[in-house]
Amino acid sequence: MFCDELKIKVVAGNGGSGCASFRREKYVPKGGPDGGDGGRGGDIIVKVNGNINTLSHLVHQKLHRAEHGGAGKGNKRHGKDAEDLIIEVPQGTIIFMGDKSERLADLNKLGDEIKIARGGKGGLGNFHFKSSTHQAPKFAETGEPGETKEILLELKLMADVGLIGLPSVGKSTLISVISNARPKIAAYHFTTLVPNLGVVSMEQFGGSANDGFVVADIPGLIEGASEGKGLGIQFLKHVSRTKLLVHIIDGFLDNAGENYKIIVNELKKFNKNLAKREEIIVINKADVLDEETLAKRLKELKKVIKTKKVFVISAVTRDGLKPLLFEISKELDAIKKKAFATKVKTPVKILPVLRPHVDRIKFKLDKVVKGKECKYFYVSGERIDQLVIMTGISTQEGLERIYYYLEKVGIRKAVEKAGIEMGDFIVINGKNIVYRP
Ligand SMILES: Nc1nc2c(ncn2[C@@H]2O[C@H](COP(=O)(O)OP(=O)(O)OP(=O)(O)O)[C@@H](O)[C@H]2O)c(=O)[nH]1
Ligand SMILES: [Mg+2]
Repeated sequence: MFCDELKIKVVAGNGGSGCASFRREKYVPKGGPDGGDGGRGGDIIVKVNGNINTLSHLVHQKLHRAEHGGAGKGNKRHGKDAEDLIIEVPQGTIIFMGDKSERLADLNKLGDEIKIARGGKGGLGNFHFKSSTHQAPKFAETGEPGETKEILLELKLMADVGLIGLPSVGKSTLISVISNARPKIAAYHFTTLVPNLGVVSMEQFGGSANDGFVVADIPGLIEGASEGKGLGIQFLKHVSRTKLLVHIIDGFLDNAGENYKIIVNELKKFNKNLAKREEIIVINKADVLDEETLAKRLKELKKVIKTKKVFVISAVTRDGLKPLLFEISKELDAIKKKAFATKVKTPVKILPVLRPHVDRIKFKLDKVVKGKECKYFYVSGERIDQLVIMTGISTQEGLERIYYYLEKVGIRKAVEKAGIEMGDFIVINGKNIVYRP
């Protein structure tokens, strides 16, 4: 199954809870607080794997969760940090927020990776809260929740193989019989006006289920294309990113050697490197050729290419496709291996995580809701939200810590300015906190 667009939900791990405990030792009657911190929750990382071509392996799993951090323990023991969860994607995957409002990353190269959701910090153990005035805090933080996101993965198809040749040689016919692409095919020149991409699955041709590649069929080239004749060479940029060229020659036309050279000259004029790219040569339309003509075409070609192997096929009757496709697959493997060998030396680049929704402001008063007997002041902010979750308001000590923060960042003043009175509540992250002047 071919899949190039997919929405998934990622949930990073929660931090482990801090521990609230006290030292118990012989001859130490009042051991101080010794609760350790919780471990870090696992991050979610999306990473390029060069052996994957599509997003199909993710189709059946819509939710990806990293593990939670371990809880802290007595004797200041730190909870275990959780492992990160790695989601592997093909090269050329673009990551968007689920609603496509933001583009988060472009994973173009082998080894590219991005931390897409951050695991929660572990909660602090109670020994951190000891102070001169507070010798025995019974309170510890809970772990911070991991980030949750819905993301859209989109695979920008990067073709491995480019089909090139004069008009009407049968490029579109070939892509239509070897891949899932269904372009227009007709007996006139320039039937193809924009490039077509198709995915070839080698399984269909007796190869392994994991083997496959992407082919691009582009509009035909003619002599003078580099000066803008015909459809010009604007489409050559699409094949310039491919790893391998398949050059198709119409066996029905005279002068195969001359026809071959026309294309090579245009490639050279467009880009010297493109002309040097690995190439496989194919004579098409074998079904309408007698042996004598075929031998003549091969001879014409051999004059100009000498060393290269030539494949003879008929895209219409599908004769000769299997050996051609296996050769393409083999060549691609060799090219990929070579590229990988030279690439491993470069250090893996970790892309910065783009956080579109980071709230730089400390807090904001979102709304005031009038209830029957009191008013509710909704306040939000990255740190205060986190603090309410991690501290909890069920213990007096936890609550004190929150009041301290409300004072420190000016939330108390802000709600007072907005008219809060005794008996009203401040609502943070779904929790009601009694207003205290
Ligand atoms: N007899 C025969 N005809 C073929 C074969 N392959 C393609 N054709 C015919 O050649 C004509 C052109 O085929 P296309 O596949 O549209 O050629 P193209 O190279 O994509 O042409 P442009 O898009 O115009 O550059 C059509 O009429 C096809 O039916 C073949 O193997 N044998
Ligand atoms: Mg075509």
